This record gives sequence, C-alpha cells and structure tokens, in this order.
Amino acid sequence: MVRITLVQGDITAEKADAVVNAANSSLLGGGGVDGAIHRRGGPEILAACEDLRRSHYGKGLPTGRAVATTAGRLPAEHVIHTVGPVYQVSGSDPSLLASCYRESLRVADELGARTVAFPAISTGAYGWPMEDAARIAVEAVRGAETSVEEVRFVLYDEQAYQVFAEQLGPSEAE
Ligand code: AR6
Repeated sequence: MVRITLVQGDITAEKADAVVNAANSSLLGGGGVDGAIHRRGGPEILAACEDLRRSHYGKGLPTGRAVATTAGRLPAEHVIHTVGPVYQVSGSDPSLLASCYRESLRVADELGARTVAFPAISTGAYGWPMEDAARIAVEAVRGAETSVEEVRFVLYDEQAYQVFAEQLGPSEAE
C-alpha cells in the first residue's frame, strides 16, 4: 500500500519524482499552486503546456484528468497537471476530485515515479471545503492501484495540515 506523508509548506520546494499542479483546463497558468509552479519552474513548463494544447488538448484538459510535463527549474523531476472541480459547479459530487488523484497517480506510474507530492486540489480558488477535500483525497490515494511508493500531501498552512493529519489518523501522520 502506498505510504502517505504530510508536509507543511510550499509545494514548489519539494524534491519528489513528480509534483502535482492544481491547474485549470487551459493549462496556461493561473494563481495559487499553478502560479507558484510556473513562476518558480520557469518558462519551460509553459512551453510544454502550450505544446500539449496544440497536440492533444485543443479544447483544454478536462476536469478530473491529468497530464505530465517537464518540471523546468523545480527540484522535482516532473510536473503532473490536473484540473480539480469547482465546488459550486460540481454540487460537491466527490467523483471528479477523486479522479484527479487517481489519474495523477496513473500518469505517475507511466513516468515511473515513486514519490509524488500533491497539494490540496480544489481547496483554494475552486472553493472545496478542506475537511471534505482531505477525506476524498486520502480515500482516493488509499484506494488507488499504483506503483507509487510515497504520496506526500503538501499543505500550505497549519490549519490545512491539521485537517489532513486528523484524516490520516495517528498511525500515518508524521
Ligand atoms: N504550495 C502548496 N499549497 C499551496 C500553494 C503552494 N505554493 N499555494 C497555494 N496552496 P489553488 P484550486 C494551497 O487555488 O483550488 C489557479 O488559479 C491553497 O492554500 O492553488 O484547485 C488555477 O490556475 C489551497 O489549499 O487551487 C486554477 O484556475 C490549495 O493549495 C485554480 O486556481 C489549492 O489552491 C485552481 O484552484
């Protein structure tokens, strides 16, 4: 079973085989995690995203799907971009949010990644309540069939970290 660990901090600083970006369908950048990844990773990531738009995703990457690019200047090897659901639009249906985690892990398997760092997808601009998002994230990762050995949730602030720690329970939280 995949080992789940928690870190409080900025996901762009993580050394992992892959870091996951909470992107939008355009793949062309935005605020939050997305803005930070493109800022710190440099223009190579945006160039790769533009190529993906031209080659495979003319209409953009659908919600719940994931795709990989270079990590540019980030300390990670790859960035996996996924598009979380907007809470108000999804009517709190967890399936697309769970799909982001599963699809990202599937892409990670294709890359041969063993360590993958995730942010709390959809909990910023997309408005998903942290408790609910943490439960969906942890259940999706625990239920995934993957060769990834470690999933690291990187939570931006102390409160988000605590919510994930409670969700994991005393045996897994570090
Ligand atoms: N490292 C880790 N977590 C972060 C960081 C960081 N550097 N920055 C923010 N967070 P968000 P979403 C937390 O808004 O809700 C963008 O404009 C943040 O506190 O990045 O999926 C995209 O382009 C929150 O808990 O992603 C999309 O348009 C969580 O990461 C849209 O926002 C996710 O917040 C996606 O919205």
